[in-house]
Amino acid sequence: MATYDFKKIEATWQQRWETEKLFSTYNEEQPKYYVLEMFPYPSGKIHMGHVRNYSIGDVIARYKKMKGFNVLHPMGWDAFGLPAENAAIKNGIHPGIWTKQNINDMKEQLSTLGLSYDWDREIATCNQDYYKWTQWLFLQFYHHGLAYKKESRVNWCPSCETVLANEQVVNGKCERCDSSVGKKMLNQWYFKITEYADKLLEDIELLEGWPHKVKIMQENWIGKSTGAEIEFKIEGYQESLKVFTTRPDTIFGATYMVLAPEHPYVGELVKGTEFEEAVNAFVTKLQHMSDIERTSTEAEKEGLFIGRYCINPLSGEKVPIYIANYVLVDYGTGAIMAVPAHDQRDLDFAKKYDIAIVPVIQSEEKECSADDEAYAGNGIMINSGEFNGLKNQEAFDKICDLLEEKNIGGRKVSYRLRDWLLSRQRYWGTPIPIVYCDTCGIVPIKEENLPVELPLDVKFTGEGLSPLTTSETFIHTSCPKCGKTAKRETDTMDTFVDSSWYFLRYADPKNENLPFDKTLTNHWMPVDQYIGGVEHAILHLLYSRFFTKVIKDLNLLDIEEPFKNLLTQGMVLKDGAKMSKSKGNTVSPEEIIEKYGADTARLFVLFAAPPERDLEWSDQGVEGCSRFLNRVWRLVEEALENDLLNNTTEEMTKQDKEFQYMIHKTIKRVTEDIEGRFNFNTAVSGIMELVNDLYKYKEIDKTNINGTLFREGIETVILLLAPFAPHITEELWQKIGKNTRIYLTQWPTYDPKAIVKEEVEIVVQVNGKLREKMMLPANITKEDMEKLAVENEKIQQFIQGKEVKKVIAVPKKLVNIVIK
Ligand code: ANZ
Ligand code: ZN
Repeated sequence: MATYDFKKIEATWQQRWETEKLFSTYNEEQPKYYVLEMFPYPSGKIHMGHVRNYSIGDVIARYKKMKGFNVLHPMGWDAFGLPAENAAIKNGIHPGIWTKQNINDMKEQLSTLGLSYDWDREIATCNQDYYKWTQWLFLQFYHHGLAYKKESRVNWCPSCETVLANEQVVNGKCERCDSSVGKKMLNQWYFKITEYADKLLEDIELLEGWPHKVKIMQENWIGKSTGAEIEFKIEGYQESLKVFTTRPDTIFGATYMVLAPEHPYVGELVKGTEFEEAVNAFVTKLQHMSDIERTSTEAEKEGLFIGRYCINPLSGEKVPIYIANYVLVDYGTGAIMAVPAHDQRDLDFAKKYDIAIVPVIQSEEKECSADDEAYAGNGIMINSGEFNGLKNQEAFDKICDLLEEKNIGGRKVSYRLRDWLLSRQRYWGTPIPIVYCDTCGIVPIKEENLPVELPLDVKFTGEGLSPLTTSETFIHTSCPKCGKTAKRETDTMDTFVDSSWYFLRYADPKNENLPFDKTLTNHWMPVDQYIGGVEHAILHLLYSRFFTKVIKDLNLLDIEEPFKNLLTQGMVLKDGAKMSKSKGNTVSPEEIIEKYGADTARLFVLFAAPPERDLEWSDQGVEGCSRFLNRVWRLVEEALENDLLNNTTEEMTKQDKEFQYMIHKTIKRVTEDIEGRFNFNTAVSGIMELVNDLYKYKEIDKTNINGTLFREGIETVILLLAPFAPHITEELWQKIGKNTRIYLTQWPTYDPKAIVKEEVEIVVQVNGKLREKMMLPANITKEDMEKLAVENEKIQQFIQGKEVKKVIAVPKKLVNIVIK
């Protein structure tokens, strides 16, 4: 008996699949299915997280192919980014060479996993033929007012020496290097994602196939608040102070005002006063605090009175103005009316600085005093002049009406979502296709002059200079408008820009005239199944949704949402902690593949836990999977050696029936496990049980075995296992005499009759008249009853050419078919 030589088998099949171009995708007649795993950053080495991510995608791709779909399953590289640049500084290698090398290495490693990618569609975001179109898209955004430049206070990582988007600041620290992030005034490029805030929020509803938690995260990130904007006069100052509040009904309880320390009025309001020095010191102190630190409920509330007063527009009362750490300049209007009785942060502050606390809403249920806890609920208005006695929700409306009438404010919606800061002071990214001309100002590059290429004559000094500023050949150019000398923009784009449209390019990766052809991309989009880590639940997914919507509005595509279904896979853990280089607890995929083979590695990551859960690495688990594949191998080898697959017997014994039942039951179960929630772990254990049954069946009576049935069992195991362990199954498929590729073979279907044991007589009526009697399994589903009745030969004669209006099934009794 030949042993299971996984090394030889896997290498052979990978080679053959490649020569045969088995996984190439063309536009074909069958319904399309687009399965996509988030493309990796080419760090140079694949890790177990990758193996898990890609194995999940591969099972889905192979399964859908066997189910008769035309499957698109591409792969590429998110190839711009900081590590390449850091490597350049450290080792003196050009980022491009470093990246290219890493891509080659990783592709080599991926190829050993036997993944069904159409490599002809490979893309790398750092290639000119890709970033040209990223630039082209930037220009379309620019021409439609969706990309603009402004001076603002940005997050600045002192160690990476670049700006960071809010999303890249985690608990006040740089997502990349963990340094404390500060603030800096800089002139930067933005995408106007806020213009799409409402649409992005509303359409979350369309994302039926997304995990609930991811939808909530997106919703919170957009952070829509409904309230009012109110203008307060400032005593002795020409401008009024605008505040945003979600509770205009509490206006009579506003006992002080707060400006963000960076609010533009602050300087003028204190100029030349005794407060000036203290205010300046406070502003400086806050510069090194992140927004998150400043607004956390635990953070100590700090601030100071600035010597000025506002007039409450409804009560006419005079209220002192403070600055405080907990009010941020870039949310709402950067100023608030503070209501200590009904807002906890205000209460903490008021108590600390001894400011009046005036309750204006009385709970209808409980007696409450605002000593420790602000009352945030609903109730009856008190201390509120003409509004006293109203329910606060009514007062909310009446007060908004009054403000609108007096033209000093009104209803207003605010979002937490900020515009997307996209410029980076980095080399290894897509150059922003803009020049600066002394005469014409900001001028976009002409489309026909794209791409703006990354120059090679740059210096990687690591001294805070953006490398592009060191390239003489790059900086100097002429103005596309007036032709005079001009300077190029030296910032590059955030790599999230590159990854916000790559899934559209796969549909038409070699297009030289456009980012993609509309018809082709319409055909393949949306992605039917997207798979990736939950760490991308906000940034990447929100940006991709935004890009898709803009691209649709630019009339380049007809798709509203890019990802129909989303699967966020869990982490790979070892000894309870996430596998990571820094923890030193990694298991190298290369070693596992070397020792056990790719099929075992794949089977393990799929079998050890449902895809969305964390997976605990287990050496015994891997051993177990390896033993199982060996067992499958021996089963087929023995069957062939003993010639068990060829004798044909018509007669079905009781044991045969039992065995047949197991086969079909397993087909049903495995199919349902995959179809539903991708429960690959239970699907695999179903196949394992069937293999046990095959062994048992074989032992019963070797000489008199029902060969047809045994063959069916063997074929079923091979077919069901194929998406999980593609190499061994392809080999066994050949061994049992098939000469087609298993990837192109139809997924098995179960016979409803075979999966029930007891049968009953069912009457079939057509328009109420008895036409046929059928023996059907007692526990057959209504759908199967209906299906079998309609398909029945005799019944077909009655309904031919007529329209079937309705089919009614009564379990264990009858099926009535209504025709017209
Ligand atoms: C008065 C008030 C009374 C408030 C009350 C709340 C409760 P969300 O839901 O997050 O939108 N606020 C407004 N702008 C702010 C800023 N730039 N920095 C810090 N806080 C700010 O919260 C809106 C509420 O947060 C606003 O409503 C305002 O306080 C505060 F019983 O106004 B409220
Ligand atoms: Zn010019």
